[in-house]
Amino acid sequence: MVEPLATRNEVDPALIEEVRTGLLKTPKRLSSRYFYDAEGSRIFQAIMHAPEYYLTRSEYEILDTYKTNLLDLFTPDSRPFELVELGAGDGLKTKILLSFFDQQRVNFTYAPIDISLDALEGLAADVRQQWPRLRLNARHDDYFNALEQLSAETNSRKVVLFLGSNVGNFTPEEAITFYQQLHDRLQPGDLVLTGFDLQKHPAVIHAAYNDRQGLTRAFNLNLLRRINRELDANFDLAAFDHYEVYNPETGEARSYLVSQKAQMVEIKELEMSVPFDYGEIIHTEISRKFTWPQIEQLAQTTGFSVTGWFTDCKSYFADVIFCR
Ligand code: AVJ
Repeated sequence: MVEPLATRNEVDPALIEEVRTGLLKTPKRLSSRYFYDAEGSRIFQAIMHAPEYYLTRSEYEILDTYKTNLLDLFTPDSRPFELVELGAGDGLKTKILLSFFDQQRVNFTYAPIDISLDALEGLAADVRQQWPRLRLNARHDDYFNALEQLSAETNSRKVVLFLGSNVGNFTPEEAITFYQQLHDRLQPGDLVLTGFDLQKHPAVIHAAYNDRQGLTRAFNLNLLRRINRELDANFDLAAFDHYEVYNPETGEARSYLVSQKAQMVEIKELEMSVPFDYGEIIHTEISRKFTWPQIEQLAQTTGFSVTGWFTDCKSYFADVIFCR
């Protein structure tokens, strides 16, 4: 059993706040943090298999190719460690490591943390079934609450996984704050393994967020469906479009929802009427792509040292180890 953070039918108060304030901003904005309801998690799993979405395959290749090197770095001695995964989702890539570590009889606990209860319960059930002897400690929570608790409960060494370019959803300032907070909660010698999507031909990146099956589009629009359901709103999904731009100067892919006509949207739960102009946008996501100097800079600024880096054969993606 995974202990849920709130009752399944309760609306996340943070979503209420996000919608209330975000739709009053100019330009309007809603955070990609709220993409991951049950349906959103399912669509994201389909995106990971889309031919254009290279990120998952690149990282899969890295973890599979370098699992032995990773294990060596994770186990400088024979003490047990806690493999904490932030934003574990369905754990598709992590399972490569779990399988290998289990086979090597590595002494560790797997502690996945996610804000999507559905994804986490699926993962927990899978892990129990496939590796019954593995110690599992799944948490439905915000990254930092969970990490805070874990640090208070166990004094074992921590290896934190932050895979899949989740770090790309942060602004540069948010990324610095995030790694500073990690630094505060970890002990010297603890490790953080981050999956960074690297800058590359802009067309490759653009295609990854404009797949031909329309999965990314459905993923983005699902946010409006979620707001309709949870906040009793009447967004007409056919009257909004998905639009994405990649700016190779900043390394930012940005996703937008575009109003295809002048319209009024009612959000009953918030007693709010939101007007949209023709062509008006809601900014929903930043997926930032990195350069090597930016990654090194991030480690340095936040007090970590880079002790390992691995890339796929195309150099599209990098899994980088920061040591506290
Ligand atoms: C899960 C945040 C890494 O930004 O690439 C996929 C989410 N958005 N397609 C990303 C996403 C559109 C994904 N992350």
